[in-house]
Amino acid sequence: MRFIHISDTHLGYHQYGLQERAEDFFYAFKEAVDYAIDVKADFVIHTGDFFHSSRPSNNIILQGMELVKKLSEAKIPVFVISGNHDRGSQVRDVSPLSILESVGLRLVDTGVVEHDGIFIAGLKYISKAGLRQLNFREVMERYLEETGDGFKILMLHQEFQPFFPDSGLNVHIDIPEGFDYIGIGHYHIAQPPAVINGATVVYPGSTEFTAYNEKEEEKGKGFFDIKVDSDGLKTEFVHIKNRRPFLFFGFSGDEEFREVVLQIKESLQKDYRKDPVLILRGNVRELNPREIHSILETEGIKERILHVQFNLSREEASLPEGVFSELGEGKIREEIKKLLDDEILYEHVSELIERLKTFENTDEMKKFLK
Ligand SMILES: [Mn+2]
Repeated sequence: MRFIHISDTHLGYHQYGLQERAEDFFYAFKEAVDYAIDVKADFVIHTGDFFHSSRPSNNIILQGMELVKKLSEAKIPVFVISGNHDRGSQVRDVSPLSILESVGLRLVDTGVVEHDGIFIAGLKYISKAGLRQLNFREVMERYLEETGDGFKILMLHQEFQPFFPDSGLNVHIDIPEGFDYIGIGHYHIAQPPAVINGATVVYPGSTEFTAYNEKEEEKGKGFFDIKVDSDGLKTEFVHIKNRRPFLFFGFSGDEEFREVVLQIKESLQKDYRKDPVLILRGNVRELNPREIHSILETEGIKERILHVQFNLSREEASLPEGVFSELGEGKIREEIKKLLDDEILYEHVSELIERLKTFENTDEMKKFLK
């Protein structure tokens, strides 16, 4: 038996407001689909956030249909659960994934399905409020009771200890022994598979960057190829090959920024198949984003990249270093994220902050906010 585990494809995410980025998300997902067809996988599981939104545009629904149909025509069933991004409004509407059931997608938001003697259990994303009203372990036990003799897969979309140290759920405690493979979505950084209570637990991460971070680059973006035979279960992480390059540069101070400009020019000598996204993180004293833009322009950098993303903080001479580093942008964002406790809302706020940082003065910013 061989199956492909994909997660967090976020189809329809126009990152930085760019059509090119939405296409990148589609092509990364398509690479995984093409791979599954090439290796003649028996089936595919997708552990949530198939779409970026619970209301994908008609175009994006068509993209999703195209991918599912490709697999259906190759006789490869796709089993999926809804993530926090695409689970639909709690009361009034169904998950957008239910539209794709008409082209063969198998939505397993709750319960267990059987396919060729394999049992596939699924539970859609449950919010923190929802978890308070639910005995997670009991639900998992009920699932196990619904299975028979055969390989047992569980699909989830949550944060779990030991992968997330602060999570309220723990694989060791909240999932009983009995499953063979536990595929989990939600965490966008791929994790090395772990064996817990006899099950292989896998977070493949997202197929594209929804928010860049260096750790994510290090682990790579991709999906898992799972082979099960008499020797046991083998996991292989497959990298997305034709991915948009992200170039990250960190710096401290205006002087270092000027050095970084030279490094950027050098790294752009390489022949990229897609124009890279440039991520700049650091602090500046005199320079402002507008000046940085114009430096990147005159140095011929802007024409060779798709987009530049700043993560700048201002170096204030009057603040002692320790105070500044403790209240850096990362820390502020982390606190906002915790406070909002809602990924979609946080993303909107985050995009707004990015936008606001591009304004030169308070008046301009106020005008925009109005
Ligand atoms: Mn996600």
